[in-house]
Amino acid sequence: MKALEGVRILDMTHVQSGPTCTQLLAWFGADVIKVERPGVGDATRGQLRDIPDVDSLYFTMLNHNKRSITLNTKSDTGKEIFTKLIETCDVMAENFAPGALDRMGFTWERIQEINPRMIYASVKGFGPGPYEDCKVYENVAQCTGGSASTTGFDDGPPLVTGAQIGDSGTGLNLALGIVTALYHREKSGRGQRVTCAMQDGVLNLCRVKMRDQQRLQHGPLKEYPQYPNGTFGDATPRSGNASGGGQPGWIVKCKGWENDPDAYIYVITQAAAFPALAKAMGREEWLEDPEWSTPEGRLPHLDQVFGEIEKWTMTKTKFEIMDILNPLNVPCGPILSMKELAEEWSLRDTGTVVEVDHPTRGKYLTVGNPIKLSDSPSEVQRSPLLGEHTDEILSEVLGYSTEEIAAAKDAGAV
Ligand code: CAO
Repeated sequence: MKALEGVRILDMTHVQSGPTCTQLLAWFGADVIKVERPGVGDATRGQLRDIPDVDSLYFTMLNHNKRSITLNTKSDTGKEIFTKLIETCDVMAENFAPGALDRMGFTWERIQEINPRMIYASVKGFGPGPYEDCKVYENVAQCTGGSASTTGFDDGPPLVTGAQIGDSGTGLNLALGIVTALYHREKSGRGQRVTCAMQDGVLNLCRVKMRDQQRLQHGPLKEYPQYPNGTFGDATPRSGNASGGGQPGWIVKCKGWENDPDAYIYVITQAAAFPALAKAMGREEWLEDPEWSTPEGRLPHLDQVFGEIEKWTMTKTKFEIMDILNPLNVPCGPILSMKELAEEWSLRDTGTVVEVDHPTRGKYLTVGNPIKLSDSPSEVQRSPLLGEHTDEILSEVLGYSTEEIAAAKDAGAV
């Protein structure tokens, strides 16, 4: 049995943050009913299309294992159907612009009246405060949540990261909020409101940078590349590729870097493993020199330390370095390109990278469930076509007759 079998989700999500959440719940076995505007659907169906008239990879990779019903929730008949869906579902998830569902007439108060057991979960850009009415996309959240101001090099502008920490990151938070509320409902019998702000989600992931903001009041951040020769202002600065923890690390070039943009490896000079690293590099003399042998001795000239390490890594490929350093317990990680990840057999074996067949697209790769449950394995099924399950949901879930379905269609509600 799938872990969330029997849980029915009314999925009003679109774009990335909300769909990330409901996809995860669908992978765990929830029946996710994705509600989309008739004839239009989730905007991402048509965004960044690589094949004309075929649902984009943006959409297909975020909406696996769901069913799609088209429903105009602003029409009278549509509202009637939507009300019945609220009655029968356990959870409603949405990430529309602030107030969109209220404007449709479905406030939290109204939803509780319809179904007191309903868990109503939302992603918004900001929590209550000066920006609560703003529409927000990924990079806005990265900039307002502290990620951009702390990412990049000291002498360069703030940078956004490729990891979708605002969208997918907040979607993960919402999923946890939903299962927590479901667990609580087991005891209380009542649903509750779950809200996740993207700014909060990004800031939560930047916790160590808020830590450093407070450490800064007590002196320079010694593990940052600004130490000891640069200057610190009054806010956590960008730290390039420095490690966020107590063990210094940096990205260094490997053999082939001149032509391959990903021929690099991250090497961490963890104190306990440093002697093994020095020996592997043929630099035993470092172990006799206090400026090289101890973390305190190395700290003031880390740039020189990593400069020497790089001279060695440049003589080998990133995978050769990995093979040499891993058995020595030197933490390191080759910079893997998306091409390399797509081709990595071990990720295919674990279902983290999955090939899916789609009726109009054909075969494509997707990222499967990153959370593995021993008794509830995830099987990735293709995303639904727009309105593919409209009739099925109206008849199976709401008990509509063929005539009632035809009437809803005539009314333009589905
Ligand atoms: N039937 C009828 N109307 C529907 C409908 C349906 N099935 N589904 C959606 N609509 C309507 C909404 O009610 C809304 O109408 P109103 O403006 O009249 O209230 C309208 O469609 C568009 O919704 P929207 O304002 O959310 O969409 P947008 O493209 O303008 O904004 C976004 C997109 C993402 C910026 C905004 O939804 C948002 O800020 N969401 C919260 C934060 C978030 O999740 N951002 C992450 C997005 S992923 O990068």
